[in-house]
Amino acid sequence: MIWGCTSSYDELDSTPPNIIIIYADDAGWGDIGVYGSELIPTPHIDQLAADGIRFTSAYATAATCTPSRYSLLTGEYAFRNERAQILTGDAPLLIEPGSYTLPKMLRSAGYRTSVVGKWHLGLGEDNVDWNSQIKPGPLEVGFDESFLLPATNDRVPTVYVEGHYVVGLSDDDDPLRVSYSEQIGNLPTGHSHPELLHYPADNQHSGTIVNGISRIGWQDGGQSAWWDDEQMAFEFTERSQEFIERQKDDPFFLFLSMHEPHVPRWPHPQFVGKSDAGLRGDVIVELDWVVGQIVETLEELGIREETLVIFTSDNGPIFFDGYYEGSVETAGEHRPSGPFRGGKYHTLEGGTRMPFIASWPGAIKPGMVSDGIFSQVDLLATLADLTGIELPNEAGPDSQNLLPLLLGQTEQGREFVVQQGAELAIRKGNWKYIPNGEIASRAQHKHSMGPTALSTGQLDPIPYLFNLEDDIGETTNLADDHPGIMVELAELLEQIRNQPENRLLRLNSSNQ
Ligand code: NG6
Ligand code: CA
Repeated sequence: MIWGCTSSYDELDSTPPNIIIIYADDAGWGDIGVYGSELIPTPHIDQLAADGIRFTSAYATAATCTPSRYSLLTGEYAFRNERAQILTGDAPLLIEPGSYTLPKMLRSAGYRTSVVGKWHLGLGEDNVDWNSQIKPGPLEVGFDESFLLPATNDRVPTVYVEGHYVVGLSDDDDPLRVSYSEQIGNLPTGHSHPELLHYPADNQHSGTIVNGISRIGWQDGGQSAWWDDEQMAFEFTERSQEFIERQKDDPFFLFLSMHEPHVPRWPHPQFVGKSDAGLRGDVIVELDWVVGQIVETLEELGIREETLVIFTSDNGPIFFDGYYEGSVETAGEHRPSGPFRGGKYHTLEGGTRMPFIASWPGAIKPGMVSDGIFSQVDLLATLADLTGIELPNEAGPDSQNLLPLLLGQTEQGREFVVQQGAELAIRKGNWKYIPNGEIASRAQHKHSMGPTALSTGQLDPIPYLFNLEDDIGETTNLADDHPGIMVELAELLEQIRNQPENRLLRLNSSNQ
């Protein structure tokens, strides 16, 4: 039992490292070379794995973005907060200001903390005025600095927010206005001006056109601040490099939250055609380039050895998610979920089992592969141990300290992990229980996993029990063969649903 053990980090003879988490958006296991992708070259991410440890049972807590990010930053399963659902671009801040978060914890350990890139956790209070101070946001939940893509790259507002303000608004502009309920202003939309579109979109993505791409929602004014999709990866990279350079002599935490390969996919021309899996593959090459740039910066500054770099993703992959940009047609034999069934939106393994790599040359041996179960919700307690912080009792209710696992000192990980899609599923050891297959494989709207995974993503409205050891693709339902195991897992899931995992673990260990 990991609970309550002393810090394994004490045994390491060095100071806590700088910490960088590079978070991809909708990248699947099968999108990364070292996890088996053959059509998309990802040499820099692969190198990170060669220099560190790669996990085969690491999970995002949810199969969509907002809940996964919520869990990563708070150490709490997102299903405990009913607002932790995919947010609109004008939603208020989801994390309660002042609550205990990963950046807040690291700040108390002496780190300077920065978030660059996709946020999607809401900003401000109700009815945000984008032309004045936008508050509360990341600065109120533990970050010292922030440079954000506020929601998703397919949602308005299509501007960056730095600290409390939109970047680049000019006095000469009309005020920037955003709406998710009705069309505002007279700017062309996907519906009114389809001839202006780079590629067609579904109904939901046919709001205001920005850079030839219609978005979810409507926007008017503030035109000088609108981002350039093609430059986004460069923008985030430069902001990150500038932060790292400024902080090179003092501890820092950088949450670099990239937008690739989320829709709309629009790589910088430098990456077009650089994969054999169409535009979706090309933006993953772009993402890989960013990882390379960050590592190179650390090397140039002489701080690579003392920096822990984690690469993972917020939820499983998808081909069609609103734009007819050809990802389904050009994917070839590419299998973005690798050997797993399903993808984004699903509680099937493809939805939440993520590529997860940790590289810290000063302390983690190179080239390791670990099968221990880890969840992104564990980063809070794990990194607290790493940095010598004792968590307050109420902090990170579902976050387990798995530092020895992260550092490759043991393969002992979680006993069980909850996976959230349209409903909850649970994996314990190699058993995976899904209460209702139809809900587990449900997305809110038309989507496509592409030619290879589409036909296998749907399940019936019955309970499922899979043995992942022999059946990693979740194809054979063993519910009728092992009713006892099913009941046990169903009860465990109910227990976790009703109380924080840590409390449950404490109760169990005191009963033994
Ligand atoms: C969905 C969007 C989808 C994507 C997703 C969020 C529709 C029809 N689809 O609601 O395109 O934006 O939200 O993705 O609106 S996530 O990775 O940020 O969770
Ligand atoms: Ca996502």
